[in-house]
Amino acid sequence: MRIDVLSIFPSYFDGLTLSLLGKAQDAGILDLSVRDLRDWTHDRHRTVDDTPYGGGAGMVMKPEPWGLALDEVTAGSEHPTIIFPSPAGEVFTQKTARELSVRDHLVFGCGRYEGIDERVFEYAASLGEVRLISLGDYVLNGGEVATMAMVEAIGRLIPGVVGNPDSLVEESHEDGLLEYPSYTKPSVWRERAVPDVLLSGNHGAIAAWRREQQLERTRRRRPDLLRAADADA
Ligand code: 97T
Repeated sequence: MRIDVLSIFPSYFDGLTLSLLGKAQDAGILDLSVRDLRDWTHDRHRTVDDTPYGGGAGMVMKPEPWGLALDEVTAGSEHPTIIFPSPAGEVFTQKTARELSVRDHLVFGCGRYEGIDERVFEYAASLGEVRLISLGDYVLNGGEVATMAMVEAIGRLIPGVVGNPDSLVEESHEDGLLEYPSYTKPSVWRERAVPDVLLSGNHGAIAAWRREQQLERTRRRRPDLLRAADADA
């Protein structure tokens, strides 16, 4: 998979690039490229924003650098998926991550300030499939942190990427339930014992107990997930 990230703060992504992708990059599984949007400006100040038409607070990202950057990173790409993190987008879930993990080419456009000139989204739709995606109902200063979360969630689903678990199906959210509680040695710690069933060696009883814990936790902490599962059934 190829992933291009367009940002005016490319160094935000240094940690992600190191942690998630070293091995996968070397093996040619994942080709992650983080690019500075200002490289597509042509003025002395490398300007990426301007005042909004119609007035109002804050600045809007100018369309020209975005147009040139999108042209360059999508050139020769068959059907890129162009993602703009936005509080006004569809909410990102594990299902979204799974869907995006099988695409050939993802482009993340990280907006800052009060937003991006609306024509950029229209133009991007002529180059590929455009998705506006939100991490959740809260406000960030820009798309960088949202992009990092999404690239990590998507990347770890690709075999050979660091963090790819042995069993995806046992993970939180993969079956629509929260995870069961985990314990390790010592069997008693500060007068707190590990549940007896986990020391019993009875694999059937352990599986049943874990399932019960998953259901109980989900009911108590995230009843919305159970309602969503009902709606799917
Ligand atoms: O608040 C934002 C500002 C810019 C880009 C994305 C966001 C955001 O994404 N998910 C939640 C908020």
